[in-house]
Order: sequence, then structure tokens, then C-alpha cells
Amino acid sequence: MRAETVLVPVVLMSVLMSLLSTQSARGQQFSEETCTVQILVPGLKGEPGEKGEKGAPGRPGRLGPAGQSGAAGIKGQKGIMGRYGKVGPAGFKGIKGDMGDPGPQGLNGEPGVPCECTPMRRLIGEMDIIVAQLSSELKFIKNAVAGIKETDSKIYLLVKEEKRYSDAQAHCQARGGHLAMPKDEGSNAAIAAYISEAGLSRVYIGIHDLDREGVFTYVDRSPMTTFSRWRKGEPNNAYDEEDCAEMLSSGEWTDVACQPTMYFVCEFDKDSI
Ligand SMILES: [Ca+2]
Ligand SMILES: [Ca+2]
Repeated sequence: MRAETVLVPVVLMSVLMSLLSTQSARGQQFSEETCTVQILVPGLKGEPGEKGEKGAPGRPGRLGPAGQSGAAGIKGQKGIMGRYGKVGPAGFKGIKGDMGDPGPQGLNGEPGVPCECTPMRRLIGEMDIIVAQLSSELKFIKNAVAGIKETDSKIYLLVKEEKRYSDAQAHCQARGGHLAMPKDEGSNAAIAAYISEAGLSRVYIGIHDLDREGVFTYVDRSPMTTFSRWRKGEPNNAYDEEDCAEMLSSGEWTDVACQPTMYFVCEFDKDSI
């Protein structure tokens, strides 16, 4: 290569010189000098160089294609038994089986003693009465649980059982009280509110003139003094038969007959409970 690079300008110079000499000789008849052409021959091949150092590692090649599936392996040994599964849901109840055959007849019993029926009947009758009383007590307690009304010194209980006046008073007395006796505005208002809140219009209260017509007293026979809430035109002893009293939801009193049944209000002293 280096020999060729050096040779090119030499060739160009030779050709140029040749042309100039040809130009200057134009006019003359063919120059006595003939054109000369130099022929360049490359040198001999040099000795091989020393071996170079080892190059840097090449870049990783591309990902090769997936290999073919391997042959099936040999079947493994049987595994150990797994754990118990969870308990399943309860099954449906089965249908009732057929009734069994009747058993053999039993032996005859011992002869009975003669029946003393009269005392037994009396005992049963007494038990019936006790059961009835207990039922009545239970009803009373249910009423009491349903709600009572109280002032500083009294407890009032509205009994939602329709009774005649005398039976109502007996009912209250059997439980340590008596029909309500409003003796001042506070107690009268409390009873009236009780009636009104219960959605009732009238109840028996403990006032009557059974002992002496026209002279009303409280059911415990205490006299009426300064307080009263008679409705206008009452008491009027209508039909000459009104000896008991009721309270309206307004708190007013009227005298009424004692035989009709209606709800009533019992009164209990807090001191005696
Ligand atoms: Ca009367
Ligand atoms: Ca009346």
C-alpha cells in the first residue's frame, strides 16, 4: 500500500513530463525522441505481523427456540392417606317407622281400697278455689305491672275488670286497699289523668251515699269535708237509685247506680305497703 501511494505521484509526474515534452515538440516533425512509458511493479509482500491480543467477549447470542418435550417420567409411588375431611351437614330426618306390635297383657293389679269420695271431692273443690284465687292474683299483678299511678302518699291502680261497685270495693280490699278516694285536687288530678291515659271515659271511685241518702261519704266512711268535684247538676240521684259514684276522664264526679259493672281504680297507702 505504501509503495503504491508513493508511486502514484511519480507516475503522474512522468505522464505530465511526457505530455509537456510532446507539446513542445509539436511543430517539429516527429521528434527524434520517442515516447517513454514507465511501468511500475509492486514490491514484494512483507513479512506477516505479530499475532494480536485476544479480543473482548462477544455479546450474548439470541434466545434459542424451545426444546422438544421430554419423554414421560416413570410413575411415582403411592402417597400416604390424606387428612379427614370436614364434617358434612346433617341429613334430613327419616320418615317415622311403623308402629310395633302390641305387647303382652300385664298382670292384674292389687285390689283397691274403698273410695272415700266425699273428702276427696271437698279437697278438689278447695283446690279449685285456690286456683281461681291465684288466677285472680296473677291478673292483678299483670295489671299492676302494666302501670300504676302514684302521688307522694298514694298508689293508684286502674283495674280493667268490669265489676259492680260492691265487688270492685271487695277486690281492692282483698289486696289491702279500697276504691280510690280523691280528697284533694292533687289526688283527683292523678286519678283523672290515669283514666284519660288509659283511653277510658269513666270508672268507679270510692264515694257513695248508701248509708244515708243524699249524704255522700268516702268508702271508708270518712266524711267529705271541703273538697269535691261534682259535675254540674250532680249528684242528682236519678231515678232515685244512684247511690254510688264514678269519675269521668275530666276528673268530675257523678252519682250513678251501683249495679252496673265497669272498670275501677283501687287506692293503696304507701305507708301500709
Ligand atoms: Ca243517692
Ligand atoms: Ca247522677
